[in-house]
Amino acid sequence: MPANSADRGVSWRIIVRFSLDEFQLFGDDRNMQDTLERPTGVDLERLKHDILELGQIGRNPEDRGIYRMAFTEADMAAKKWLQDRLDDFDIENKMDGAGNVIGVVGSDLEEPSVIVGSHTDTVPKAGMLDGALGVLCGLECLRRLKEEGVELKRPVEMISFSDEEGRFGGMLGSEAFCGMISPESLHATDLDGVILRDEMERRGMNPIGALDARRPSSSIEAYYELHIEQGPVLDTAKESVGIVENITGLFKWLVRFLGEANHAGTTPMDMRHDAFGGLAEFANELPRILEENGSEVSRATIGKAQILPGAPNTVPGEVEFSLDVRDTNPEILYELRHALRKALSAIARRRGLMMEFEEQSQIRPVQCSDLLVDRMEAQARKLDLSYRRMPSGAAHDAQIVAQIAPIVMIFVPSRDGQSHTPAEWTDWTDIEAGANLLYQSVREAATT
Ligand code: HGY
Ligand code: MN
Ligand code: MN
Repeated sequence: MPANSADRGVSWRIIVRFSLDEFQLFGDDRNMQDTLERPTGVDLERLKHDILELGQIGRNPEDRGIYRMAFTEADMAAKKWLQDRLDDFDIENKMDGAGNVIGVVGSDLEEPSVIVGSHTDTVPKAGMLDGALGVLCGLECLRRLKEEGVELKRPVEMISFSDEEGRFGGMLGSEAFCGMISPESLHATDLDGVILRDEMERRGMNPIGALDARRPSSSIEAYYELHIEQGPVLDTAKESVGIVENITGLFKWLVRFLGEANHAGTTPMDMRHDAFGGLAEFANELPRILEENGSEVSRATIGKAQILPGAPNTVPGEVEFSLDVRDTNPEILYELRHALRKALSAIARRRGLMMEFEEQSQIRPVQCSDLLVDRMEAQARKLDLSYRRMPSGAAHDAQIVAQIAPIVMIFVPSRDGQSHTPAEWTDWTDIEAGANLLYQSVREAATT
């Protein structure tokens, strides 16, 4: 059985001391006392403490951002912190070969599991809730099932998947879990050229172990994921939860324009092969390309760019940039792929540049299970929650797990629609509503 926290080296029990104003920044319209009196399915105070404590791991006090990118020391520290919390409640747990942390109650039961998942890795300078909230609400479900002595018919698992944010291209943890990785996957690099297998070894892991993380589809009854919406819909509508019906698909390219570095003073404008000029023209063309080939939920983002050689008085000879493209319709994604490639080639031809791109990852759009969505809606009604059915514009582990099991997601509102920023936040009352909906839904699935 898994090592206990003492065997896992440093324990991450951080005593969280928040200045009152910082806590009130995260507070909402009710004081702590109210939440202690209201009968809830989950223990909101315990959940609050976990959120704020986990939020300290990898946090930079200067910019208040969280830096728990996949397989960094901070990411591994968060995994160990999570296993310590499971140990605190004497919940059986392990870390699999892909670094997924798995806790389980009722493991002696032969039936397929109900799984609650999400992730604790983050983008750089992240907020406190993306992924972490879903993992901690899953942890709270396991604790409540134990505390209430619920008579389970099947095991209930909480899984925190590795690298959901795609530092190394895809969603390694959930892809490994679904048997979608190969030995080549371990040679993926991040945007700084760091190789996945090297980073895993630096963290004391055996990369090839990721190939053993595969779970048979027959072992899973249903998958639930609670996540912040990361958009403005619920916050604007003042609704507590969203029940997700479908999740956008995406593809990610790494694109290079290769031109000719030259002197910034002596090279006439009409004799340049300026690689950055190509990127600037392409970025300018994106709205038209989406207008002509996409839909109203199509998105295209250039999130990172490098200009080389990078001297102010040298015409850029090379640019390398990321391109993240999304839509909920696979046919539209196909059209966009074709149109973007055509635009890149035309710009390269016009400007005398070379163009090359490599596909870093592609994830299919998925539908959530109608049955699970209907049941979730019935629970939301029972809890008298304000809710709506809605699509997800963000990608999630759930859409990987959808390849092998029925899935459903719960969204909670993101204040001002913000995410992937330290300003990311959700009011405690909405966190409580979402966590209770998750708990009641999981409890129903695990006892029927
Ligand atoms: O990119 C996404 O949509 C997610 O935050 N990984
Ligand atoms: Mn996420
Ligand atoms: Mn994210």
